[in-house]
Amino acid sequence: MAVLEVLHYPDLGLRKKAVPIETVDESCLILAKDMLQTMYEYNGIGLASTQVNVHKRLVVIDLSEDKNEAIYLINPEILSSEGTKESQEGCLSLPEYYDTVIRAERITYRFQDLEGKVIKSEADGLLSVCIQHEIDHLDGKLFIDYLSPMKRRRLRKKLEKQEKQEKQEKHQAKIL
Ligand code: GNR
Ligand code: NI
Repeated sequence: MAVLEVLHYPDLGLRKKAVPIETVDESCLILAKDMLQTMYEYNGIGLASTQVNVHKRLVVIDLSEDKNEAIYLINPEILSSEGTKESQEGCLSLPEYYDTVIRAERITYRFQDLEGKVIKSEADGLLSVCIQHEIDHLDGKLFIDYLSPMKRRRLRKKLEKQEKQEKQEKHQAKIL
């Protein structure tokens, strides 16, 4: 198992659309296990392959306290959704930024498990939100895409400032 590198916004890899997995094989299993370890390492509750720069439709989720209830979703799709709710979200690709977005309250979804079996299920609460967030990643979408232009602009400025500061610090380290 390995901890993979997680892409950070505004990396353009996060904007790629992942392709369906045609056959669920050994390589799929290895990727799933590595993604799970990566997600645990960074204390996330979900991770999409897009975030580790692999563009195949694979998601891992674990909402448990003890990190022992992993869910693997291959080719996940939302079939229908009901209601709306406010959701307080964070993302491993946007460290230390949290904001509220509107999501569907309840979803019916379909996916394949690690044996390739097609499963249909329903979710509400945090699982519903997490599945929506992860499928968005597979489609090159981030939760900040739902924010108002003003909020997005503020966030971009903050990140630009951070980046500038980090560069400055690196420079300082070199000349000292
Ligand atoms: O760890 C995560 N927490 C979270 C909280 C609310 C809604 C979605 C999420 S997913 C996120 C991990 C992540 O970035 N997955 O793509
Ligand atoms: Ni995310």
